[in-house]
Amino acid sequence: MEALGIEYLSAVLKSAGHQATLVYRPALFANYRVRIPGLETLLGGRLQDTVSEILAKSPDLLAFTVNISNMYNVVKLIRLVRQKSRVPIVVGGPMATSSAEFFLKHDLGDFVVIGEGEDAFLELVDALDSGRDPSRIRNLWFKRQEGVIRNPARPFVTDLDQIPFPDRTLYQEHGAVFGIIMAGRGCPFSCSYCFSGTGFRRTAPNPRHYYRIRDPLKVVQEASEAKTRYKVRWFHFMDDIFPVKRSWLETFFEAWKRDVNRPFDIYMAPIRMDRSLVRKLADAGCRHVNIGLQSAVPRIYRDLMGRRFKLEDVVALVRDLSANGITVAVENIIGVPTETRKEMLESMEWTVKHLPQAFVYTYKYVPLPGTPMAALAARVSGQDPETWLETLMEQPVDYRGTTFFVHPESDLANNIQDLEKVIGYIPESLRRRVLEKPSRTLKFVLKPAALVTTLWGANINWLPSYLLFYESQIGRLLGRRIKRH
Ligand code: B12
Ligand code: SF4
Repeated sequence: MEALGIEYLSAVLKSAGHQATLVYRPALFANYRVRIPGLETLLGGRLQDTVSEILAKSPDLLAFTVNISNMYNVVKLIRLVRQKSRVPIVVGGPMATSSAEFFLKHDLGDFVVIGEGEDAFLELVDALDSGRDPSRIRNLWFKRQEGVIRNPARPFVTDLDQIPFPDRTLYQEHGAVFGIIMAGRGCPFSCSYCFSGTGFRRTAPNPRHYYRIRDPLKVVQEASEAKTRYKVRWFHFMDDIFPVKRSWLETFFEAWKRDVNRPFDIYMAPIRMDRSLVRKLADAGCRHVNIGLQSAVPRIYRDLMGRRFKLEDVVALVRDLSANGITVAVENIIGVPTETRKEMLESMEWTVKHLPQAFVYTYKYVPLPGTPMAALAARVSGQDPETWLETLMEQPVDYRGTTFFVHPESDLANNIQDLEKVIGYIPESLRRRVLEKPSRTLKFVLKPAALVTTLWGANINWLPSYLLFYESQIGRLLGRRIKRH
């Protein structure tokens, strides 16, 4: 699916006169939301074909964005490319940022860009294009005979409005413009499990400027152009936390209704929002809100995760959003280091009891390198994070399962995850027993019920994008196959 990081980097290159193209291998039926084993290779083709497609374009530079869930495929691609070509390779994104030494040690790229990439990437491309020495580019790390060169980092761009709008044409030709957009960058909080709030924030000498908000009118202008040019019908704001400043919101709402007038969804922090603002949010077109609760147990959310919110504020927020016709998804993390059975159950029970209007999503905890909680996970499990990275090269990670860091209570975590959508319908007195020991028959009935609720509920807002996407991808692949034979 559309990735804003890639679109911003491409926009910056193109505005400086360079060319950029995207080789796109959609993880059809093997992605973050829809996973049907086996169909991925059948429909997506072999990685070898992707490599041939890349090399057929005779690139001067190959760029990969790496996060924990695509690392497995990126590593494979880089190795396959290396067997056939010496084209320079640059990697960036969260995993490259947190584990730059690892990438260089394992020859997974010639250059690593740490943190925010626009300026460093453009300087690298300019240097390679004109034959200049790239060795002093800030944020750039690479290997020389004398060892790894780790250039110092530049400050975060403080005025995001200087950066050109993301280049959606890259995805347009693949039918994959999903209407993903951001009103700012960064986050004001620093939760211990989160790479954005901790790792990314530390990549620049001005961490206080990590959280930035764009001019609301520029955001609206970008959306309005995307609506006309790419026929976007629904926008997904992917900000870690959507802006909550009243003056910002009021300007945004008014301009959005006037110039865009399309539904949208956002992520919000679990903090109270004035009721009049909630009404205006709904009136402007917000149809869905995701809230990260993560846990309802104070020892977990406050002491371990470092999150400062009040449970009663979450209850009020979810109630007000729902009362205004906005669907709400509440996301929890399960299986963090030192979390007990009792705490896992308590968190789930509190969530379904006090937030009955919300769709619950439970994600298993995956340690993100470079975060304080990953260091704790390594300590309590006695594992070496270097071995996690090695595992990640061999096995993909997704949101339902962990590749490494197996929590001792993972069976209970699995049950909770399987029954998250339906447990609220079971009488309160039976919930704990069902979560601890669901009978096979019950699971057999409840799991499909949970799937239907998921599709019908909170994710309904993604359906138009997904339907169009799958239709265009399958059409494209069939077209290709028919042409080939
Ligand atoms: C939007 C988003 C999603 C969307 C993805 C939509 C999409 N395709 O983009 C959804 C909701 C689907 C999603 C899902 C997941 N996400 Co997410 N997501 C984000 C979020 C909030 C914003 C990403 C973004 O667009 N940022 C804006 C752009 C401009 O920044 P950027 O991508 O970082 O790119 C900049 C730099 O990193 C750098 N850069 C990036 N790539 C490259 C490449 C090169 C060559 C260069 C030079 C530079 C460079 O330059 C860019 C411009 O400055 C981030 C948090 C965050 N604040 O970054 C988490 C984040 C990326 N997600 C994360 C995770 C863990 C996940 C999941 C695994 C969660 C889960 N448990 O399921 C899944 C995996 C999905 C998948 N298969 O990739 C983690 C990744 C941590 C890690 N170590 O990899 C993050 C950082 C959040 C966190 N918890 O810390 N996510
Ligand atoms: S509020 Fe969300 S994005 Fe911000 S630090 Fe916490 S988990 Fe990360």
